[in-house]
Parts: sequence; C-alpha cells; structure tokens
Amino acid sequence: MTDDRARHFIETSRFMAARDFLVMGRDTGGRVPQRTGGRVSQHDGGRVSQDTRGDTAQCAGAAPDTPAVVVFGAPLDTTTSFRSGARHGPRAIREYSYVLETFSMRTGQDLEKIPLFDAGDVDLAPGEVGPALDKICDAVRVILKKGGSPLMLGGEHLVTLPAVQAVHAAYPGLQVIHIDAHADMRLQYLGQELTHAGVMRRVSAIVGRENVYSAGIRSVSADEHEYASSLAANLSTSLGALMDFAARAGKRPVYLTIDIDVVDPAFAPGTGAPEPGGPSSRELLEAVATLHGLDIVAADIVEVAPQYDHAGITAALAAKVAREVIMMMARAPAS
Ligand SMILES: [Mn+2]
Repeated sequence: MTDDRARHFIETSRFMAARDFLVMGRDTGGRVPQRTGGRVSQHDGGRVSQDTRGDTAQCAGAAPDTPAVVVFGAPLDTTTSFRSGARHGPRAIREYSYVLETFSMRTGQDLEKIPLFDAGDVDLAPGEVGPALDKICDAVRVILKKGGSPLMLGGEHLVTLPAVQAVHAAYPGLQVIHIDAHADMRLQYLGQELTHAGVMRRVSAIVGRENVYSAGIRSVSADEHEYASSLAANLSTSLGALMDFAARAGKRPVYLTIDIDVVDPAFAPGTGAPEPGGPSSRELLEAVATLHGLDIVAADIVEVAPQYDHAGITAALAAKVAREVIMMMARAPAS
C-alpha cells in the first residue's frame, strides 16, 4: 500500500490513508483490522493491533449503511508470458483518470456523489506467486468484511483468481462475467498451473464452469479449444453476448473481470499480449453498459502495461471503463 498515487484515481476530499483501510496480514487470524481514530493500526511483533473503538463502517465519508466501492491496485507481474509491465497498470490508470469528467453521460451519475475509496496498492513481495495471491485474497476479504465492494486494478490477469476466491466465499452463488481476447483456460502453461493464461480455468473450478461467462474471446490454444467448446453456451467471440449473459445471471451476485486486451490493439496497444481483431473502445464501453442493473459485487480491470502504450490511450480507456463500472457497482441492484 502506498502513497500519494492513490489520490489520483479521483480528486476527492473523501480519500483516506490506504493503511487505515487495509492493514492486513496472514497473521491476523481472520480478524478485520480496525481503524484507530483515523490513523494507522500499529504492527506489533507481526500482529495487527486492534482498537475496537474505531468505526469500521465508515468508508470514504459514506453514511454507515452505504457500502462504498473500494478501488485498489494489485500490481502482480510474475507469470506474464510475453511482455511484462502490468505491474505499472494501477499507477497509469489512476494518472489518466485525471483527464476524465466525474459525470457520466451514459449513466447520468457523478462519481463525486458515489461513496468511493481508493485504498492504494497491495504491497506484493517479489518472487513466489503464492504469497502474492494470498495477500490479494486477504485484501478483498477485508474490503468485503467492511461492507465495501472491491474494484481491483491489475496487474496481470492471475490476480482475478485470489479475488474470486475471496468473493465466492462471501457470495456462494457467484456468477463471473469475463471479458477478454483470450480464453485463459489452459490447464497448464509451460508446466505451470498458476499463470495468467489459465486463470479462468482456475476460476471455473471455484465457482463452477456453468457460472463463468466469457465474451470477446478470439484466441485459444488447441487444448483450450476442446475445453472451451464444451462451454459453447457460456463463451462467445462477440461482446454482444453480454446481454444474454446478463439475463442469465439475473439477480445473482456477479464478479466482472475485464482484460483490457479484449479491445483491438489499435485502441489498446498498452498490454502484454495484444490480439488483433478486437472491438473498439466505444464498442467495449457500450457492451459494458449492457450490464447495468446486475448486482456487481466485485470487479477488476487487468493487463494494462503502460510502457507499450501510446499517448496513454490504453490507460485512459481503462480509467474510463473503471469509472463506468464503479457507477454500476454503486447502483443498487434491480429489484
Ligand atoms: Mn487476455
């Protein structure tokens, strides 16, 4: 968790120090760290000290009964198979978020009126992927326990796995809507099971593969194709399928994961595995808008790698999509 970069997602006086919200560790025994009068809880011999006088229900100035959308970064960049750099995604998305108006003409909502909290980035130690995934899982679990709705900025796509683990634990009927150029359903990639190329296969194992809907897919391996073919009703090359997926998800809780490489590289070159032949920025925004009314309890936007970007167009698109998704998460589900 860091620093002033977190302030960049939206100019708001409602920003709170990241560590106030997400002081965590595997050693907390599942307890949710408490705020201590607005300041950081203290680490004590590796344990997080608790102060039950703190008011955990208050997020970003929201009324206690109003759940906030909590933005955080998960800068994992460990299993990227082609060109790395997604660790810089959260920073770039926040930076280019500056250029956008807070009011959305699509939704008629204003971000300034939405309970919103930017918790900064999860500190991920370099090296083994397992501990990093555990930290991300913990971060999401803490956000949910505090009544927040997490919006995670990747990072490579593998970050979706620990996030879904945490969200599924809280919402057993979870549906996953997956927007991506790649199926990401490899059983293994070069002998490894935990990679960004197999993340949706792992996610399917958690929530049940009938509960994963993939749209925009235009790249699979031969092995994946066989598996993906068995999911025909749940996998489409078109973003137009999202309307059908939304209808099938109904009122059940939804996790939305968006890999920015679903968009054609002409519109989103700043990503690790560009796949030609995709939709435009506008088509993605319009497709995402068809998900309005769903009960989106958590979401992510992944695989922005700014060093391959030109003029920030990929980061600006990711920031725009993030803002639209935040508004959808903040809107009460259709009743
Ligand atoms: Mn992808």
